[in-house]
Amino acid sequence: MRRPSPAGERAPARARGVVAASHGRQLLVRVDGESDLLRQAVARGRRSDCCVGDRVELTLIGDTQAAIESVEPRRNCLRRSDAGRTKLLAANIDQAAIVLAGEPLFSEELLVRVLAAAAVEQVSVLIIAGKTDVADAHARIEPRLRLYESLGYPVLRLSAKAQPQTSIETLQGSLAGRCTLLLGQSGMGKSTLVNLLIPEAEMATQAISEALSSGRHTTTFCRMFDRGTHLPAGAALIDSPGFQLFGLAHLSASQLMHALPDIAPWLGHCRFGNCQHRDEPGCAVRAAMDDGALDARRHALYLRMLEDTLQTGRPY
Ligand SMILES: Nc1nc2c(ncn2[C@@H]2O[C@H](COP(=O)(O)OP(=O)(O)O)[C@@H](O)[C@H]2O)c(=O)[nH]1
Ligand SMILES: [Mg+2]
Ligand SMILES: [Zn+2]
Repeated sequence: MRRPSPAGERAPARARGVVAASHGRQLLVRVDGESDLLRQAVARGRRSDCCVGDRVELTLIGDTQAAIESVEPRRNCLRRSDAGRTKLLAANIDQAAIVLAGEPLFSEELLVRVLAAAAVEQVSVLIIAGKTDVADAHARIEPRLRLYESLGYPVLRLSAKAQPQTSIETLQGSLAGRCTLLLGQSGMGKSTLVNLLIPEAEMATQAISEALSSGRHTTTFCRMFDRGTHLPAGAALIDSPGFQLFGLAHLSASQLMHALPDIAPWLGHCRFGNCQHRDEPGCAVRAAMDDGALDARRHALYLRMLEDTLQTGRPY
C-alpha cells in the first residue's frame, strides 16, 4: 500500500528540454515550456557525453537546476577527435557553417576537415567567407572559394564591417528555418557575425558565462541562440569556440574517402580494392589528379586526413 509522502515532499518533476549551452561537463538546459530560463544541469552517472542541441529527459531540481536522466536519439552529431579523445560539438543540427577569411589566412586543412566530418554525419554545410572589404586578402582566397563552389559547397561572401545590412540579409536567407552550427578558427570574424545577428549575444554570453562559471573566457563554450534581433523566426544559431585542431580519428578511412566529393566518384575504379590512393599502381584517384580532374592540394589534404583515420588501427 502506498503511504502518503511526508509533508513538503513532492514527487520529482520530470520534463524534457534541450541542451542550450555547454562548457565541458557543465551544461545549461532549456526546459520545454520554460522559454526564458536556462537551468544548470548535471548528467547522472558516468554518461557525460551530451552536447548542445541534444534533446534530453530531465528531473527538475528546485527552480534553477535539473538532472539529465537520458539523451534522446540524435539525428546527427558533429564530432572531432584530438589527442585520443572524441568531442561532441553539437547534435540535431541542420547545417554547419564555417566562417573563414583571407586575413588572417584561413587554414584550408581545417576547412576540409570540418567538411569531411559534416559529410559523414550527413549535415549540410555552408562556407561563409567574411571580411571581403579586405580586398587584397580576399582576392587571394577567391580561387580556392571557386574550387569549393565547383565541388558543390555553397559559399556566402560578406563583410560584417563594411556592409552590415547586406550581410544580415545574406545570412538570414541561409539561416531561416534551420538550426545552424557556426564554426571557425579564431580570428576569422565569427563573433562579429554572431553579434551582428544577435546584438543581445554579448549580454547572454555574460549570463551564461557566469552560470557556467567559465570566468572571463567567454568563447570557451558552445551556446544556442533561438532568438535574436536579426535571427529569422524558427532559426537557431549555435556558436562554438574557435579551434586550431580538428582531428578525424573517429572516422574510418572508407568514411573519409566517401566524404570527399572529388575523390568519391573514383572509388571502386582502382586496380586494388584496398587502394588508399597514395601512389599505388592503377589508382584511379591518382590518375584523376594527373589528368587535372582532382586538385593536387585537395589530394595532399586527403592524405593528411587519412593519417588520422589510420591511427586508431580501425579496419579499412
Ligand atoms: N576588415 C574587417 N575586419 C573584420 C570583419 N569582421 C571581423 N573583423 C575583425 O577581425 C577580428 C576578429 O574578429 P572576431 O569576430 O573576434 O573573430 P573570431 O575570433 O572568429 O570570433 C577583429 O579584429 C574584427 O574586428 C570584417 O568584415 N572586415
Ligand atoms: Mg570569437
Ligand atoms: Zn586508388
